[in-house]
Amino acid sequence: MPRPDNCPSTEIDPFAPEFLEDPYPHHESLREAGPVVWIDKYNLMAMARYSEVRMALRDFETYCSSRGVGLTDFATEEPWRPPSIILEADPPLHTRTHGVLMKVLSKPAIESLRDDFKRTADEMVDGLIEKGECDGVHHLAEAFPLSVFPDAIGLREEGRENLLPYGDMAFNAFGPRNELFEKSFANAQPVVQWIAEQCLRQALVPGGIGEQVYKAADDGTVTEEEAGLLVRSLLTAGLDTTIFGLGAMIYCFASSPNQWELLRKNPKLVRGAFEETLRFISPVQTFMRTTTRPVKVEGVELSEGQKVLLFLASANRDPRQWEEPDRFDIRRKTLGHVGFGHGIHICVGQLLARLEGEVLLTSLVERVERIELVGNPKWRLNNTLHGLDRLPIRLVAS
Ligand code: 4IA
Repeated sequence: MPRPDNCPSTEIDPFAPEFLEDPYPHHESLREAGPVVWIDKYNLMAMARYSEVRMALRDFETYCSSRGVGLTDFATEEPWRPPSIILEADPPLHTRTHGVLMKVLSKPAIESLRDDFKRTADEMVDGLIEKGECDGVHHLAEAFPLSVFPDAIGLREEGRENLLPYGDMAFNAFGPRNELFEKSFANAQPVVQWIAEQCLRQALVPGGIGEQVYKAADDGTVTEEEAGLLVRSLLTAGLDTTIFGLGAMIYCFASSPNQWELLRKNPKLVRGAFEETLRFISPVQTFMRTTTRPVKVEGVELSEGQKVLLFLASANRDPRQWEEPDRFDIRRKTLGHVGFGHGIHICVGQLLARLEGEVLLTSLVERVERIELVGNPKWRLNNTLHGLDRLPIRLVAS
């Protein structure tokens, strides 16, 4: 794929450690370079401005998902696993599978989980206040979803330690086969096998969301095999994303005590605070599309079959769209942020993600006067996700 005429290009490697460690200054260079930028290293077209990212996400006919939403072009290369029938699919398949997950993740279905989630969060926060210092990632951002999400799906207890390694693999696999990719795939076989087994009807505990997915197979909306793949989608997309989101949320408040004070004075801001976290950090940093036809964007001609890298995280901090985008401000109007994506592929689990965010933040607001940073936060590098590996904090009781 040659570089199109009159297109700015860059040597930047968006999957290099120094980029992933602190992506935001690099996003600025990409946005400033132009509305579309050629990434030499990967023969990749990138869009980092809000307006182009939204445009491409909306235009699913030109910018398709069925050739993969990572670097691998499913039209010419073998994907690492059978493609997702929702993420890596276009209409009409996507319409049908999206409908199934919409139903099992609907408002009433998710709301029925709230009381249980809240009880768990309350106990967890009480325990950590007692403990004094803790790791905001390990003891909270990971511990909370791990103790509510697998139960909500209906996974059995045994083998749950495979969930996070699987997510790490899946999200690294959207990028190039770099060191991060190779490391996370070092022990892939047993992890992939365990996940595949948990997706089967007979493996799922009755009463969970997984069982509900198989109801769609009973009424003929999807096949039995498709139901299994949709459960796989829930397991792939539902954990690392929320963990990185919750970690970011705790980090934002630990590093902006005045915002914490503001929230404590006005707990009604909890919902908006979680959204602002997603805008500000954007756990899912990037996604790709593939062009289905030649298309002209701001004077640059993209050829058919061109991979296009969309920087959601950069769109969420584009000064063309946001006032003082690098400021974490829970009073901000976050409507239109693309942290959950945009268009037909917008996150189908967003109500569940928000429930986890709101419930945990509410437990904290009710109990904690100050979130003190007591050590250096450490970022966990991944080809797609941006989030924390370690966040030493002290929760001071109110
Ligand atoms: C799937 C975008 C991300 C959260 C995601 C990852 C995997 C899948 C869906 C969404 O496996 O279907």
